[in-house]
Amino acid sequence: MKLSIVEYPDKRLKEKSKKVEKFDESLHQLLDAMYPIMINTNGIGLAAIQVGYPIEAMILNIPDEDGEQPKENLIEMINPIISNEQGETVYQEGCLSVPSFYEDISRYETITVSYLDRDGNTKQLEADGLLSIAIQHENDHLNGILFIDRLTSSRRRKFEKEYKKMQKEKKNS
Ligand code: QAP
Ligand code: CO
Repeated sequence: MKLSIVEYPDKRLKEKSKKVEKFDESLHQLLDAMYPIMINTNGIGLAAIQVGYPIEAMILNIPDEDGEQPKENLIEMINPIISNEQGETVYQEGCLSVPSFYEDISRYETITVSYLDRDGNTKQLEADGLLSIAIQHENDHLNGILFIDRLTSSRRRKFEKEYKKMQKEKKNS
């Protein structure tokens, strides 16, 4: 399975993803193919829609204290539901679908997330720190929302200008 990252302003990123109903080999193949593309592009989180599959699936691999991302720390979340949102935290976010742009975004500090694993088993996790932020960022993708959609209108305009300029430079290089 050869995957590539869907980049803004591709309209597919606005699609709302559908719940996964079949926990079969094709789901496993997709999840297996998402992992290397995330690692090779220096990602810590990736939603299926970012590789063109509009299904409620995401993978997360938060670096440890040494900055390593061993595969044992990989979390696969299917059909996530976030609850018990508490507190506020601001972090300079980026996104593999919006390359080379980073901005401060406000998120809940702690959350509870209920989800299914790749075999359809029910799981629950309490998350804080970077994991909590990453889950909220990826859950936004499942709803067709990008982190740039959460910028104030003036910051968003600044982004559009910078991003267009970057795309032009990319094309000419
Ligand atoms: C989402 O983001 C996230 O622009 C995952 O050139 C963001 O993995 C979770 C990346 C913030 C928690 C906090 C972005 C790699 C990776 C880029 C990513 C780039 C190369 C983004
Ligand atoms: Co993203």
